[in-house]
This record gives sequence, structure tokens and C-alpha cells, in this order.
Amino acid sequence: MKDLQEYKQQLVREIDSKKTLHDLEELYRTHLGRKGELAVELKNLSSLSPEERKQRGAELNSVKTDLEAVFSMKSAELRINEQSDQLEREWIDVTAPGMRQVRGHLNPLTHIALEIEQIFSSMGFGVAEGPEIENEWYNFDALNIPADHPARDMWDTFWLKPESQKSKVKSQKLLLRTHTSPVQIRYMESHKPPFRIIAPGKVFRHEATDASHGFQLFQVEGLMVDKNISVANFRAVMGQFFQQIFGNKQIQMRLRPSYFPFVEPGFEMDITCIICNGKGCSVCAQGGWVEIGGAGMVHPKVLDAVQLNPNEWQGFAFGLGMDRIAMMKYKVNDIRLLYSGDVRLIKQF
Ligand code: FA5
Repeated sequence: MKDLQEYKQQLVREIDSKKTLHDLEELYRTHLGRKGELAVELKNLSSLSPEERKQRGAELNSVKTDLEAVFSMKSAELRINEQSDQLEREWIDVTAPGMRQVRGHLNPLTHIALEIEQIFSSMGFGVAEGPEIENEWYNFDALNIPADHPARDMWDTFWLKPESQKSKVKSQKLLLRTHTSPVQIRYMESHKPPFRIIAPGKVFRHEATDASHGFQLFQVEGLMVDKNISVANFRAVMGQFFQQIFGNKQIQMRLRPSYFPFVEPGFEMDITCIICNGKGCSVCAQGGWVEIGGAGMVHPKVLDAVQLNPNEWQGFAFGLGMDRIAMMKYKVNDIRLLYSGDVRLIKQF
């Protein structure tokens, strides 16, 4: 670096052209940093004669001081620019009104499940659970519905693809459980009677939907096994349940003889349609009654399948449609609304 004044002027022009603090700092490091050009020049002083060193040293220091001042002025200017840019970018209106937080609500089905658990536990029932992915044995065979039994057609089934199955045993093909009845088997396998339990949960049916049918629904299974259990016990428990869940003594329940391979005798339970007060509507298919569940006395073959002696133990079992109960209780006239996620429905609960 020969001419210090020329060097200084050129650098001042460069400093002036910088648009960001980052670029300016880089320029500072190149020239005035510890290993910058001026530092190198200062180091080189030692190779000069004492006279030259004195004069060159004074010149270098003066140029350095001037440049430091120019850098610091430019830096102050750029800092102010950057701050005002930032303020513009991040401007918020602190006087704007806040946004109201919407509160979450429980789905009506959750309310029903909680209420059902509470009512049955007040009658001494425990709560059991089972998997939603079941195997053929628990969903059908152990419930007295072997593979070639025509009753399998009563439940349109979602079978799982063989390649996704973990089980290598042929008779244990996997499926989405079609009802909560397999929980009866799982519970009886691992517990000794007497017992009384309910098992609420999600089940799946490969069927078309309409106002009262979904391809996914909730059921609550009930099972009471003891010595000397009869249909009278079942009626008493159900009567108490319906009275409590609907809080309405007017509600009527009727039992129709029906067939389920895992009970004998078997019934279908109907209650008066609350949506139309029994007059007839789309939910009750104009009949005035809504089918709410199936039930019966546990079949001896089911007791055999779980190694319980049918001569010693009897019991009743039932499976209620929780969606239908929710529809009746809250007067929802289409089951699909319960799964729609429509907040206009949900926020009412
Ligand atoms: C059963 O699922 C038997 N497991 C019930 C049972 C348990 C019988 C224990 C005997 C002993 P069913 O397929 O009828 O039965 O279904 C029982 C109830 O679930 C019906 O009465 C109805 O309330 C409800 N349900 C059935 N299918 C649907 C559907 N697609 N959509 C909404 N609810 C349904």
C-alpha cells in the first residue's frame, strides 16, 4: 500500500456504498480487523528505518482513526435503517380486539358412554375392554358361529388383507370386530364367575349407511354370569338402565324373540322412538319403535368354549347400540351427524 490517502478515499467510498450491517462488518474485518490490511501495514513498520517508521506510523494511525470514525458513523446509520425496517415489518396493532377462543365440547357419544358407565357401575358392573382388530375365533367361532355357519352373514365384515396379518394360524384371520361380543369371551377366559361387566367400544360393519345405520358405530356389551341368573334379572337391569339413561319413566321397552347363535333364548330389544314419540319417522322406519340392542341367555356352547360348566353357571348378555341411544336421548335424527365433526351439533353438548 503506497498512497495512504488514496487508499483511505477509496475505502470511504466503499463504506458509503454498503447497504447492510453484515456487509459493512465484513469490509471492516478486511481492512481494520486483527488480520486486516492496516494491521499488516502496521506490522511491516519494523522493517523501516527509525525515521521512516516514525512518519509512516503516524500516518497509518491517523488514517486508521479516520476510517474507524467513518465506519462507526455508517454503522449507526445502517443500524437505524434496519431497526425501522424491522419495526415496519413487525408492526402490530396493540389496540385491536382479541380473538375469542372457542371452547371444545364432548361428542354426544362420549357423554353417553360416560353416563352408561356410571349407571352400570351403580349396579355393580365393572368395565372391560377388548381390541378393535379381532381374530375370527373371538368374533365368531367362540361365539358359536363357525366358518360355515349362515349366521356369519348377519354381520357384514371388514376382513383385513392377509399380508397385513401377523397371525400365521389359518383359523385366526383378522378383521375389524363387528360387535363387542368378543369381549365376553376374552373376559370369561381370564376371570372366574360370578361377574357382571359392560364393555363399551367401537365396532365396524361393511354396510350401506342411512339415517340409523353407520359403517362404524359404538356398542356396549353387557354380561352377567352367576348361579341362578334368569331373564327376570336381565329385564330388571335393563328397566333400571333405560329409566336412568332417559330420565323418563314413560319410555317403553319391548323384547322380541330373535336369533343370535351365542344366546338361547335370544331377544331383540326395542324402545319407543323418542324422536317422533312413537308416531313414526325416518329414524324408526315409520314403525314407532327403535331397535336398540340384542340380548339373551348365554348359550351353553359359549360357556363350554371358555371352560365354564353350563350346569353350574348361567348368565345373560346384551349388546346395545350406543349411537341409537344418543340419537334418542339428544333427538339427533341422523346417525351420520354424530361422526360429521359439525361444530353446530357438537357445541350443543
Ligand atoms: C349384535 O351385534 C349382537 N352382538 C348383540 C348381542 C349381544 C346379542 C349379546 C345377544 C347377546 P346386532 O347386530 O343386532 O347384534 O347389533 C346390536 C345393536 O347395535 C342394534 O340393535 C343397533 O342398536 C346397533 N347397530 C347395529 N348395526 C348398526 C349400524 N349399522 N348402525 C348403527 N347401529 C347399529
